[in-house]
Amino acid sequence: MKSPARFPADFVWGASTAAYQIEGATTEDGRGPSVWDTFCAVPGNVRDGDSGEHAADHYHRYNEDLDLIADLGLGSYRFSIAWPRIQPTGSGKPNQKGLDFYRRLVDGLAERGVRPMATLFHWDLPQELQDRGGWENRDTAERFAEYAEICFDALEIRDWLTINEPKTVVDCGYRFGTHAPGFKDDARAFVACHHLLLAHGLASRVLHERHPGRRIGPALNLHPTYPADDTPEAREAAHHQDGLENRLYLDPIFKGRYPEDTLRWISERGPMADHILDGDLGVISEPIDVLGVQYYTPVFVDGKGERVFLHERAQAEWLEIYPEGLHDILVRVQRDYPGVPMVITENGLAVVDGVDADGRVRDERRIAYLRDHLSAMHRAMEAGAQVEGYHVWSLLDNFEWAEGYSQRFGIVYVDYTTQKRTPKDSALWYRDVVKSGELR
Ligand code: PNW
Repeated sequence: MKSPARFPADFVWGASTAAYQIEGATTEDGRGPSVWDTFCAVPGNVRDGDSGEHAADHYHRYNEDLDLIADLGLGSYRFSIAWPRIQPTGSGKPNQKGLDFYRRLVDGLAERGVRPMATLFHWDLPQELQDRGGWENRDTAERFAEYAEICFDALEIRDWLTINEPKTVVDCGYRFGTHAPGFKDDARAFVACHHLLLAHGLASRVLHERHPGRRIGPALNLHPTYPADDTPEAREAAHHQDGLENRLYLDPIFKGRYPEDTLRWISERGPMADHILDGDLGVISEPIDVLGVQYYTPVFVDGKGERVFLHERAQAEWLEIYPEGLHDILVRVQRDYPGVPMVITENGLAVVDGVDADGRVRDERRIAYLRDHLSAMHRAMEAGAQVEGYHVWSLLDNFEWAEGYSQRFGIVYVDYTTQKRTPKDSALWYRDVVKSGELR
């Protein structure tokens, strides 16, 4: 019989959330509007006209949610701080009530022996900064560093993440128009990309200067990219796609330069290169202490550069289920960008869940997905990938951006009418993995 995969004793098990997706209370205690409030207000942008106005009401129920985290035995909880709660207009003096909320949260975690991991930006840009150009405006990166400094100084947190998935902001927010701010413009998208990376670097510098001993890094969604067939055209297309999915973010951060082939392609479409000023790449390549890796799906492309799906897809149709991709991307990052420990900051699956008459949520598909991905991660670790921990996306069902509440990624079910939480079978399964440190 195959022996169970055993994880190191100090391996960190956790779960992730993001402010706009769970908190609700979007007008309370001085929170200012964000680009997502604006985006949701436009009919047709979000399925069923949903918004994060109430979400999982975590802003009021955080104590109950902290108890859930403790009951699952988790060692780490990754959440995001809503910039418009801290600076309602994106600059100037902090809003005390906003800071107090996250202080209570961090205190509550400490009382339960759970380590916080805080994301500074999970897409809820203060609307006023958007009105001044948003990420296309270099000044937004400076404002971000100022906001980060407020958070660093106010909150007793060791581990920080700067920008959540800059690629998703660039692609969904600026190229495909499916996320806030809803543009479809390659020329503007890659200018925003440079300023997002600059913001990451500026904030990382601030942390290192003010709080030595703490750690910071980006949270990158990495998509292992493969040719769909064995032709030179498909291999070439996969390499190009890898530039847009992965190297465009990894290279500047780890190597202080943009990938040449990708920058050339971008420069045929717009003025990104004009916005790269002397010294910027030095800022962006400020050494990071930890790399947040988010993995959901691979990308297979054919000889025409079109994405093709070769495996089962999830309810989220962009999500092709391919656990081996997690192994491949971890081994590849370890090889090409060595020296920085990795933490899985997101990995998970949307399933059409429901509560059965006996009160259980039987999400076997999610359990199988998590088991297969943990197994792939374990094999990558055996092959030398330095992975410190794993956070499942997500602790709770939540507002799934343009899909509204129609897609449930939680290991805990949320009834949005009563706000009752029910741990799904996957949560109970995960609790056992966490407790035993073993995959059986
Ligand atoms: C991530 N794609 O978003 C986000 O960080 C979470 O907030 C989100 O809820 C989760 O994944 C599930 O979607 C992504 O199209 C959105 O490849 C889209 C893609 C990937 C990640």
